[in-house]
Amino acid sequence: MNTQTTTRPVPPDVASNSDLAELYRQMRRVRTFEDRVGELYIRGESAGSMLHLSIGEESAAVGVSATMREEDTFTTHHRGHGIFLARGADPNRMMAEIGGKETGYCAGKGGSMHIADMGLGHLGANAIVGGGIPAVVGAALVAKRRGTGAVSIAFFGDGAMQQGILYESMNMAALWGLPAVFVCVNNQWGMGTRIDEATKATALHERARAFGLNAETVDGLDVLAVREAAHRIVDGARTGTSGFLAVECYRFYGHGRKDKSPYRSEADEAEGRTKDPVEYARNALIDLGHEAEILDALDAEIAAEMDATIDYAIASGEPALDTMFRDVFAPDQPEPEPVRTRIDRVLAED
Ligand SMILES: Cc1ncc(C[n+]2csc(CCOP(=O)(O)OP(=O)(O)O)c2C)c(N)n1
Repeated sequence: MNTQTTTRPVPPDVASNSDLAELYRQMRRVRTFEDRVGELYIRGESAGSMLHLSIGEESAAVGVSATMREEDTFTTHHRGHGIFLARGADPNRMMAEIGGKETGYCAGKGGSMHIADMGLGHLGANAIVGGGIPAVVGAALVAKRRGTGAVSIAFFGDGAMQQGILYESMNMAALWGLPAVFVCVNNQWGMGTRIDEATKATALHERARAFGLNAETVDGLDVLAVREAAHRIVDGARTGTSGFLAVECYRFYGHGRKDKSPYRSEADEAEGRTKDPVEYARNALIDLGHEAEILDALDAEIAAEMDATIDYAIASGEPALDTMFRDVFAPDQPEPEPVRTRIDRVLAED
């Protein structure tokens, strides 16, 4: 776990901007960053082989993040790049982390699936399905007891809807009136299993209501609708009613970057990719009178910003061997004794 703190860069550009153009810009940044993550993988420069891209899910990341305040905290699942970026993360440091480099958020030791940064309120991504959920109950309890006004949000996929830890967490949060929010990014697929093959009860918010949470499902095609629903849920949690929001979307590509999703038909993918929140927002902007050339220029600027993240990651160094345990344990814990030293010490004692 990373225990460093960073000064939050410019989250207000997400947190307080109610303009569709800004939401579009944020979603385009997420989309383009994820494209470049895929490129890093193809170049053989990513650390580890499992990279989960959130292409198609941008409105969940950006729409919910737009309702969050600086003091709020969150956890993400294994498909969390977009959420962290929408919360104000530096894409260079993110890409370096995904590449396992010392300039990354966790000095290269977290990677894509365990990236974290306490300074930005990111309590950690988690590779275990549902694994990040209970941490927000703890964070929300702390916020309530200290009266900070902060909300803590767990982002997870529809696969976690079948995990018991979600129900224990929602029950406790609702019972204690904690400022906790549970956001299910329902991209319809859990690896090769479609949601309706995993559960009979696909109206996911109904389960949360049964535990006493404010709960809604929103169509992720429209980022403004997501932000509006998220406002209701997050604001409710801030005043003591825990919340749940399911954002309906579609996982555009395979489970991981290398998965060609042979379990889905071409028709399913073609239909799913029509639900594109980035294109939808762009078309809405054009309908509102924005010029396509200006949007193209913005997209090009973002492309250049994200191209540079690859260069940054590749140019950064690997973490040194003797820093192996640094940033992994809490700073007040002594670093574990290296195995070789321990063996030598024990042998010398005999
Ligand atoms: C407890 C647990 N079971 C199984 C896995 C293997 N696994 C990794 S991702 C995944 C699918 C998760 O689907 P979902 O929660 O819908 O998220 P998505 O990948 O669609 O974003 C599974 C089963 C795991 N990591 N943890």
